[in-house]
Amino acid sequence: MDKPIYVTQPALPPLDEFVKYLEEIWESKRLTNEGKFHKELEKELCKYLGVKHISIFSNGTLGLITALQALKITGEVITTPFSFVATSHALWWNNIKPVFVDIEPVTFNLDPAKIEAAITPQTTAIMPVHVYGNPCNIAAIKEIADRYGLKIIYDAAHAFGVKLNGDSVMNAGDLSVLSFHATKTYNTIEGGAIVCQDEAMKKRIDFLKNFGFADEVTVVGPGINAKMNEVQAAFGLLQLKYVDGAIAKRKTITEYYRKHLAGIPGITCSADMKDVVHTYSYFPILVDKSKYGSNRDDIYDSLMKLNIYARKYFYPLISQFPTYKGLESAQPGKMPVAEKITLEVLCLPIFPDLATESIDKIIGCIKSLAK
Ligand code: T4K
Repeated sequence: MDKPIYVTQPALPPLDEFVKYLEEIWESKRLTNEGKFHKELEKELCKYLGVKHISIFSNGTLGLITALQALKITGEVITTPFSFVATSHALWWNNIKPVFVDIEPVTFNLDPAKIEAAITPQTTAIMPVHVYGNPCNIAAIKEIADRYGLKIIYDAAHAFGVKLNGDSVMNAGDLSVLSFHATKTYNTIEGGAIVCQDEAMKKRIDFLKNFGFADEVTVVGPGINAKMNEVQAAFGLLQLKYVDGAIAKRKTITEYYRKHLAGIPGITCSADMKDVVHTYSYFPILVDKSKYGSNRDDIYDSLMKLNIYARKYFYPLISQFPTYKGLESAQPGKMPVAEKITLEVLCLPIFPDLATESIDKIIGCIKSLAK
């Protein structure tokens, strides 16, 4: 049998180049606690992403948890059910009640038209996700948040490098949280970051991710340990040199899929959005059984028989997991768009080293199931 093809495979820099960074770390014996590489990576990421302030984290989930602490969010937060569980888990870990609101049918992002009806006196913030890197309707969400005095924390885990009208999407909202997990467009093995808008907030976040320490003897708040270590920060610096090449390959793969899947009845690929620079972190398709003949799970199962592992991101909806399904906003029928999309969506393999012959195999399998 052929080697397995997974939904993703991390892009790795040349090993010999990484050894030079490791030698420097071995020499200095500085392994963590905001050392040289940590500082350098924050500086380089600001430049690369086009943002003013960034604080890097050991992973995206701790970034989300800390972002909520930094803004002192309490009560209820409006969020999307169509995301990775970490989005809502971050709320739960802060003792905040997620209030789920339906998504848009094309971008799969939180639908601004449905947010207002979910606002209560307990609502303090909105936490949308730029799903698959497609920017949310930032302007509409801001308008609602401003009118009701709500904070906005974007879960930008999929949106590394994404731009809208020439500006980083990370500049939207009060805070944006990134993930640099191995499965992401840009990875530091595990990792993440919070983008914020001013120096004071950056300081607050830096304190919070280091137990609340402001100096050796001053603890300004109940912080956590969420720092990125020096080995990963050095790895991140090296990764940054190669990320544009990786994104270019993802774009080529996306275009190839789109070209060859076009015209199959019942199969919908997402298109580039107007005025958006995409970085192609995922390749989702929608499968409409009434037109295609088979359903999403048929494709998933058939690919698996070929040793190809597509993923049902995001099925089930977060609101369907036991932790959340008792909430009023999670009740069946309340989010018709999300409930439909979660049954139709399939993320096909996409990563820089994915061979054309593997993509052809995937496309061939999808074509073979069409009626
Ligand atoms: N918000 C959103 C919207 C997110 O999508 C995520 C994470 C977060 C927040 C939280 O950020 P972090 O705390 O993770 O930084 C994966 C990732 O673990 C997770 O980071 C990601 N979202 C989620 C969408 O996908 P799984 O459970 O699907 O991972 P796993 O281990 O099944 O990996 C998928 C495939 O990738 C494997 O079949 C093989 C391949 N793979 C994976 C790893 C880890 C490799 O080839 N090498 C590897 O090292 O969650």
